[in-house]
Amino acid sequence: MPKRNAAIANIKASYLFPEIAKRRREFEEANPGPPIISLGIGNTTEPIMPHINSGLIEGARKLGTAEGYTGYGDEQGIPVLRERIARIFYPGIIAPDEVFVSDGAKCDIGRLQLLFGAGIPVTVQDPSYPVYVDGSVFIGAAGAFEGSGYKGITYLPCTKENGFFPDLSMLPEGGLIYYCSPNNPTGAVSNREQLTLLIKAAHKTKSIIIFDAAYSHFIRDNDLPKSIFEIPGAGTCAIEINSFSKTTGFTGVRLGWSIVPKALKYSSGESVNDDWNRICTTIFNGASNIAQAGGLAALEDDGLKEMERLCDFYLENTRQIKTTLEKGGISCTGGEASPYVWAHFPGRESWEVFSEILTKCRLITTPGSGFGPAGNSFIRFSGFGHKENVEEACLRLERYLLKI
Ligand code: PL4
Repeated sequence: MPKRNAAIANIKASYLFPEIAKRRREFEEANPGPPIISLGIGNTTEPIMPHINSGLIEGARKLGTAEGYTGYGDEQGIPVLRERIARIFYPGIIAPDEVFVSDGAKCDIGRLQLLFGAGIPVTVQDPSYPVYVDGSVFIGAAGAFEGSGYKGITYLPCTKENGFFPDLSMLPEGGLIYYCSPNNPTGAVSNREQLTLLIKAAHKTKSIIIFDAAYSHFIRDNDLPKSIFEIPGAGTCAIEINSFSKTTGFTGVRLGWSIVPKALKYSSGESVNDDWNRICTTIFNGASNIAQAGGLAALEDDGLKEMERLCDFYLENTRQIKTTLEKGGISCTGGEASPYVWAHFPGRESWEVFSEILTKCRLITTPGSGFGPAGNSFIRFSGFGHKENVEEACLRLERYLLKI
């Protein structure tokens, strides 16, 4: 029999979100009672809005006609969608051939690792979306697993004390820096000055930033950057990923994109964009043509308004959760430009608080330690949920926190 990939042997036994789902199932089986409400996984709950949905329907309808049928398309995405993404989100700074349409940001995070291969130093914000670390370990990027951490991965603590902006003096040379703003899980958004420092540090250490902007559409303050490419110098040191998931409700439809600038080069001087094109055309067969038709509708005027309304809805939920927690004496951050509230339970273990909230309130949350060592004693509350469920969840939280 073939040997197991040693990199896989290094991975933690289970991925954060399936572990939460397992604990929920076990609790539900052992404790029948009122419905459990999830403020855990960042999964959209509201129906796709009419204009965007009409794009999906029309895309599917066309496939049943001789004139409208299409099979395999360009692996990089429908040209008009690439053009629209470039024009709407990166006007004058990114060209359509630097946009690669995909089946979602998470899938891109996994595939992008192929550009750099095993052994590359990886740096992450601590806490951060666990796919950056686990994906790096899969490819052998980060060395061996040891106890609660991975050797070879540099964790940069992002805490209230440092304004959720890490000390960049620890960056290794020639590595990848995963950076997420608005941040999952802390909800912190980096400003222009902070991203300028990040870009300077990347240039100094000859690193490439993989900037995850999956929540950028939740930013309402025009002074805050929605893309790293708004900052001078990013074109030669950064890749950006983004997603339609949270803004259009496409978590199940699957559509996202990556931006790989033509000016981005490896240490050898070769083009990263050329290699990304080679990878995408070889092991990816393009995003679904129906999903792309929905994406095109989302980027029309009516679709853009719908995206804004949907984000506002989730932001309002998030504000309600944050207000409830704060009224109960819990110190929180996030929630203004992201659908997550990051709540502090000093001196407690995250999984212990997770279990307590599940037992006392029948609410699912996400334990902060699942996002990295600095996340311990935090709980992430997600604002994705039906209004009535979020209201009920807030009532339960209020009773629990005020010990009524
Ligand atoms: C649960 C920072 C959620 N099973 O939908 P995609 O692939 O375009 O985007 C995934 C993604 C990318 N980048 C960031 C994210 O937070 C997410 C989605 N994260 C969460 O609760 O943290 C859903 C997670 C899903 C998963 O494992 O990704």
